[in-house]
Amino acid sequence: MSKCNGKTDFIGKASKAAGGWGALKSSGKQILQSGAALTNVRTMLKANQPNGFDCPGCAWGDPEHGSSFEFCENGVKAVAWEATGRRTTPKFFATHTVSELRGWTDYDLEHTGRLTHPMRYNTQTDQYEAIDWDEAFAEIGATLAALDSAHRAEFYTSGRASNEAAFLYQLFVRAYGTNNFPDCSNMCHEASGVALKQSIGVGKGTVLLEDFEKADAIFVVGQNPGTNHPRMLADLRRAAERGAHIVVLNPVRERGLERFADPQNKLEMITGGSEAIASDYLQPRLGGDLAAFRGMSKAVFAVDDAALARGEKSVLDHAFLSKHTVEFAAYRAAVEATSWEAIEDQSGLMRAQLENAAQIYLRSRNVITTWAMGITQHRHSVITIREITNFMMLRGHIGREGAGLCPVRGHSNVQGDRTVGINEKPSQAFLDALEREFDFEVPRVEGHNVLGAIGAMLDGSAKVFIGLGGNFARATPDSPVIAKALSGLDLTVHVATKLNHSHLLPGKKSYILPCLGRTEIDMNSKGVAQIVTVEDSMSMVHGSGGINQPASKLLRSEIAIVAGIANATLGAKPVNWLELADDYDLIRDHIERVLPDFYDFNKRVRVPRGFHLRNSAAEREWKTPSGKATFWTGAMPEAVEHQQARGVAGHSVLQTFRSHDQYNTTIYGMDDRYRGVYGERQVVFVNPADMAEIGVEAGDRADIIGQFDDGIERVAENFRFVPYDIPRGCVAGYYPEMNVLVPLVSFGDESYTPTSKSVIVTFRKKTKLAA
Ligand SMILES: Nc1nc2c(c(=O)[nH]1)N[C@H]1C(S)=C(S)[C@@H](COP(=O)(O)OP(=O)(O)OC[C@H]3O[C@@H](n4cnc5c(=O)[nH]c(N)nc54)[C@H](O)[C@@H]3O)O[C@H]1N2
Ligand SMILES: Nc1nc2c(c(=O)[nH]1)N[C@H]1C(S)=C(S)[C@@H](COP(=O)(O)OP(=O)(O)OC[C@H]3O[C@@H](n4cnc5c(=O)[nH]c(N)nc54)[C@H](O)[C@@H]3O)O[C@H]1N2
Ligand SMILES: [Mo]
Repeated sequence: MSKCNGKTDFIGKASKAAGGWGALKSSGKQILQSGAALTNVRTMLKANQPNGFDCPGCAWGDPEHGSSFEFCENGVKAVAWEATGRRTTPKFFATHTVSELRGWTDYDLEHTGRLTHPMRYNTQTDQYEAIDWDEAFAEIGATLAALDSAHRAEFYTSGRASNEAAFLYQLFVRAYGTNNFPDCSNMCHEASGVALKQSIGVGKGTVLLEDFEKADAIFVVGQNPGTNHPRMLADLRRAAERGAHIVVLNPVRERGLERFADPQNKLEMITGGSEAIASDYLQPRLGGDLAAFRGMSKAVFAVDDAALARGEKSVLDHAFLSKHTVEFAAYRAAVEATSWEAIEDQSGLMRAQLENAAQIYLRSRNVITTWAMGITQHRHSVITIREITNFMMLRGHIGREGAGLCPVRGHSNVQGDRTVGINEKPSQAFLDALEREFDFEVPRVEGHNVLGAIGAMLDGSAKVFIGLGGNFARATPDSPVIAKALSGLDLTVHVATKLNHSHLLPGKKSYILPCLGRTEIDMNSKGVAQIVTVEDSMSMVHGSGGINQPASKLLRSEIAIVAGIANATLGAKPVNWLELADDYDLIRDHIERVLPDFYDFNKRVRVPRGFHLRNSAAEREWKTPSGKATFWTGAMPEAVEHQQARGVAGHSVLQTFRSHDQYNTTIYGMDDRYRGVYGERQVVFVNPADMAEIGVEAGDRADIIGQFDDGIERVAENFRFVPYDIPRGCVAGYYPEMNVLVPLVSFGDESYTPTSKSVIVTFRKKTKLAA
């Protein structure tokens, strides 16, 4: 069981740079703890190599050149986590009831190790018991076939699934008859997809990794790459060394962004030196980014006006604006109509700071803006991303070398899963292509996203949940409501590598189907090792083949499991599922015929580094209704959450973010080294002045109470205050422990993404004794 030693320093004391020896020491510990040291070192060396596997850690791109492997502490953790020597066997399940396991922490559950056998829940004993694969498939297939409507089943995907697994899965689900594809990206970068599609006609980023070598300024917004995309830091560091400006917008001072020692650079590690990364670190209030970007645009327009008044050239890229965009004049008017007072108040930044950032933008020939969850998990995320795009368009920073938009994706293949059809609102063109290739009538009605699926479970219309990976119960908001929703179903099926809380909320019938991980050899019936493919944040598609022996002889690939369920439900229609599962080249042939951008797929995927999927916006072709890149011309919201909270005594806005020792709901350890927190996760980061106002000191504890106006009481119990460099009125704590506070009914406009970064809360102080 995890222990809590409660040792925490104020961030000021944790002064060493991110990365460096700390990173090596921490990952060494990880390898030793995982109990498979030798394999792990070999495994680590093969990550993101042409003849190795794609690192399951994150979706950052891989360099063409550089050291033999890109060292990444959190990549090592992800790999060690999968290649652990521990096993969760039928014997384990025989000694613990499901009710008992529900009392365990996320950390303890996953630390029981890799699942080894397909398991079926026994309602009599409240235990999982081993079952044959064929029996499991037959029972699942029979329940699915017996449903009166395919729309009563929900098919969840987590973003680790390969292109091949995801393509086969969507084919099965559509042949079965529904577009119900709740997907982890609904909780993640959905707003980026929606906004970019509206602005530039394609819901993906426009840059390549190489562009980072040519950028003069990189705006890193709402993102903590030191923890979540560590390999990105190396690219930022190289850029900083060249003299590029790194401008950070983040309410929290994240150490990885301030200074970084590169574990690949031996000299620097020996001398203990470190490179300053951010040249400018702006700390907006939570949800203040739309206002911040509007302020920067306003400053740019002011400089432009002054230049024109002096008879000088405009500082804007008018060639780009007139040839490639619409609505520019209306945007300029909207910005002019927005006052500096409103901008300062909503952003929490001062005019001078924003003018300074605008100067950096104006001095730079090539600008890249990157962002992640700090931007996408708010009510106003879609218009915020549209405003970021507006700002970038002023000087034509889209669709040319060294410049562009870069939403940095989370899961290693979340972008690819969307590309190959995991989408509750698929385009008609995609459905037409499926119909041509497979000759069946595809369902045309829109399916459920995550919130839609939860709604259907709660109102009783959904009967089945099938999860291709992930941890639906812990990743979603309002945890107790979700627990009830899942356990009320007729059938729940989880394809997984490790035990998690979602598996412990069985419906009437419930199965855990254990699968191979990325790092493991996937042998077909002819003894040929198969490879899968993934797509990174820069739209590079590349192959991935495991090198470790499977954790158990009984494991099957995700593809084989999907094929098994499909075959048991539909028979060999519209394809011979089992044949495809025995030769992934055949699946890729189908993908190529449905999605022509994958031409020569089987050939190109065997080239080191793979290939780039065409991005129309990066070529300045705009697939919007007007045929041009489109400015968003709306007004800023009246008041975002921090402004609403400010009016009421004791109210703050909470964001839920990741520690340095976790991968989403997978908790690797109890430390958050860069933030100076050790041995516990029940903490809340608060500005020292706010703490004084609440009347608490470092180490005091409180219950955190959600303040959402729907009559539901939401409480996160017994969290410890940690003074932190974060704006007043804004507080932070860890996901998934804080998910009990995120209301299901609070989501982004147009994105339906839970507002995990802006929840209004109050504190109920504990007496010292209770601590
Ligand atoms: N090691 C590791 N790697 C991961 C993951 C992991 O859990 N562990 N998860 C993967 C996944 S699925 C994803 S989506 C990504 C997530 O990558 P990130 O988006 O970096 O993840 P978070 O920890 O949620 O961090 C959000 C950051 O945004 C800041 N922020 C919060 N609200 C605001 C705001 O209103 N404005 C601004 N400007 N900033 C704000 C926070 O202070 C924090 O630094 O990482 C991926 N990679
Ligand atoms: N409050 C709050 N909530 C959030 C977020 C937040 O920032 N704050 N972030 C959101 C985001 S960005 C995301 S992406 C979601 C993540 O939501 P999910 O993707 O659903 O969650 P994960 O924690 O990544 O899933 C972990 C589980 O995946 C399984 N697994 C691991 N590897 C494999 C594999 O190779 N194959 C299969 N089949 N299974 C595997 C293991 O059983 C493990 O327990 O959470 C969202 N929820
Ligand atoms: Mo994510």
